[in-house]
Amino acid sequence: MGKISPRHPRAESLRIRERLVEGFKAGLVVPEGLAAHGRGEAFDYILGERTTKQAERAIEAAAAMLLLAERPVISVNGNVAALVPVEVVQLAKAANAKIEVNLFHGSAKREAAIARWLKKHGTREVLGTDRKFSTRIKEVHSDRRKVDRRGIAAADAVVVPLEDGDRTEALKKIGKHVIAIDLNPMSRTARAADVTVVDNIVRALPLIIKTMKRLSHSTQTTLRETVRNFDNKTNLAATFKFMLKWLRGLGK
Ligand code: PTJ
Repeated sequence: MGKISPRHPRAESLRIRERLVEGFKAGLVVPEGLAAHGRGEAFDYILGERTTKQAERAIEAAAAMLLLAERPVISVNGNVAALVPVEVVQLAKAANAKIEVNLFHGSAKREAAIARWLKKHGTREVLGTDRKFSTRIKEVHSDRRKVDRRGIAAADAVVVPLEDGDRTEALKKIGKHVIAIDLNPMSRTARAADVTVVDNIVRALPLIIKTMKRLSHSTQTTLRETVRNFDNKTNLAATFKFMLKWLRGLGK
């Protein structure tokens, strides 16, 4: 595609889409990832392509949860690697978290390509590619069941952006705290997670990093209170209400 004019009314959305296409050409993203992105775009449109008050609340809880975590892990798939490689590395640094490649459409070649891509963006270690450390979460019924012993298997908190369903429920069953980033507030992942940030990952990650910096001097008690005061179901319901109100407004 030619250069996107900054004056195009949908320039930002087109630029984000282009990152996905480039990721697809580079072997990071599967064709299904392009369809998943389209679904995300539709939800983002309904949100007015902005970070809502509800998302800000979830971001605060997510930042506090990451600061409290002892063994946090950021799970990365093809779409996440293509869209926000720099921010994934920055978040891992801020949270002292490990980065693990974990794919729905499993492929050793793509795992290696994603790991290389993330290393190119500044991280030294990417888990999930070395069979020696590979184990299985039997409760997960997709290629995502394969996890790293040093990463998701041992984690107390896992960030799962752009997920597809059963894994969040399984991670909850085995006692992990789960932070989801998903534009669809109705998805199984969104409903099963402890904290769901309903926002585009390109906006959400920088805000989580910024919020972590702001909260970094808070006491453990304050952080725990922030997490305890956050109710995911209530927040999702409020997000849904916001979407309906916004849609009604558009229809007038
Ligand atoms: O790289 P792989 O093999 O792990 O596959 C990745 C995809 C995304 C193809 C796989 O996880 C998948 O099929 O996911 P789903 O079931 O389509 O779910 C993706 C969710 O992410 C949907 O609810 C989308 O609305 C949401 N989504 C898409 N783009 C964004 C997003 N959420 C936040 N930010 C986005 N940019």
